[in-house]
Amino acid sequence: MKKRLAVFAAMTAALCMSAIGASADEDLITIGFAQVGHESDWRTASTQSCQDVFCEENGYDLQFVDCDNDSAAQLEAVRSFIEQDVDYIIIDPIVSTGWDEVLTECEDAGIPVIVIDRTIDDSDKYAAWVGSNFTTEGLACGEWLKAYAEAKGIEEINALVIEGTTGSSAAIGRTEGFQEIADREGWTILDSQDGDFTQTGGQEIMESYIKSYEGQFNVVICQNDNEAFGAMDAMTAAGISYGVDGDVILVSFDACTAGLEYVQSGDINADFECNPLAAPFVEEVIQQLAAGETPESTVYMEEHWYVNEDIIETITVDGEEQTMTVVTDEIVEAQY
Ligand code: GYE
Repeated sequence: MKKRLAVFAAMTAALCMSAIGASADEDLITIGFAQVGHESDWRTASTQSCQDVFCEENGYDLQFVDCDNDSAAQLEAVRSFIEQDVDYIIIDPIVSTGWDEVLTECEDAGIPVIVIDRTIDDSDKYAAWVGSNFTTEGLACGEWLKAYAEAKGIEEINALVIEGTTGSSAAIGRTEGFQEIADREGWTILDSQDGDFTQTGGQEIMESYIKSYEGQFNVVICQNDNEAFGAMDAMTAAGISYGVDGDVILVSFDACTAGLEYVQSGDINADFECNPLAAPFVEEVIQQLAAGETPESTVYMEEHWYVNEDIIETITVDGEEQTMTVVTDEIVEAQY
């Protein structure tokens, strides 16, 4: 499924570059996209996915706003799209609340909204949402850690969590999912702080964790790859070993190319994918809306769980058996 998506995105990009079927300006479908920012590799891939699909050659005029992780700027961006009277608005909500008023304004203006990636939890005034199940990602992380620790004879888990942006549904879901398994297994979570999904944030939080908890932790959970890269730098500087041969089990989310390279080299033990290539599905929603059809209100992206060692082949998450995939060169090459 993911491969199909990636191929689709690549084909669309190729079409865009060859400028096939360019339409007259007035025929273009105008789309306003209020993107979270540019905080991570995941975000770069998400932006690229939208720019590839919603390009002029495909019949779109994309108004892209990088909101730089600022919720007020994001609301302003949506209001500016209403003012421009765009045909559709795409929102990747930085935080999950505070949306009803502006979505009512979109509704009053007759502009359909499609939400991607993170969820909006205090309004249902949008046509569809396309994204990932973050709680499932957190649960999968916990179930894998349980099985892995057992297989390695590790009896105690003392974990440090570096969370993503406070108030974002991605951080909320991953935190809750992992916490559920930690509570069930009686693990200790020594601390859980916001690293804002950035490499700098991950490094700073890890540096402060090392000051407070050196010698007390054996697991570090980073809620995205960029935070993990920062945490790795902080641990390396402090002489703390991590990964497959290290003293600390390092786990991450996103599974971007660089993240998978670190899984392959054994620096990161496991990486739980979050698939950023949502734009082709958003385009389907737009086509359905344009045809007067009612799109599916919820579209989940397909994702995979990646590891370095083949010790744990499957885990059960919410009663469903899921595969742990060992990273290979082919997987790294095909990844976004
Ligand atoms: O995990 C992180 C990004 O919302 C799922 O945001 C997304 C998260 C992703 O900055 O890398």
